[in-house]
Amino acid sequence: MSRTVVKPRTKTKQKTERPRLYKVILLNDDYTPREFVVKILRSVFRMGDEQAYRVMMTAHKLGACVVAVYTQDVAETKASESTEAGRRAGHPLTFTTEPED
Ligand code: TYC
Repeated sequence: MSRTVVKPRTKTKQKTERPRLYKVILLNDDYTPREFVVKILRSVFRMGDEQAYRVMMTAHKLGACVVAVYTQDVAETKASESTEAGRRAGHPLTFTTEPED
């Protein structure tokens, strides 16, 4: 007597979750010179002159501007690196981070 053996066919689907991304936000203040903000945006965030100027002016006019989006680790490192560079030069310049929605 022969029996038909039905093998269950299950498939495992690999799901790789993308890491949550974090925004680096530039905050306006009344004291940091515009050129200093542009210099930091160019050196830490590798922006060109025009983009750095636009981002700086957006923060200047609106109070804050999203600079870039990275993994949490990179975002936090760049934000504190930039804020510290401002402090060393005697400026209140501040960068913060927040998770992307
Ligand atoms: N508001 C500053 C000034 O008038 C310039 C500035 C722009 C500072 C953007 C911070 O995120 C900033 N000197």
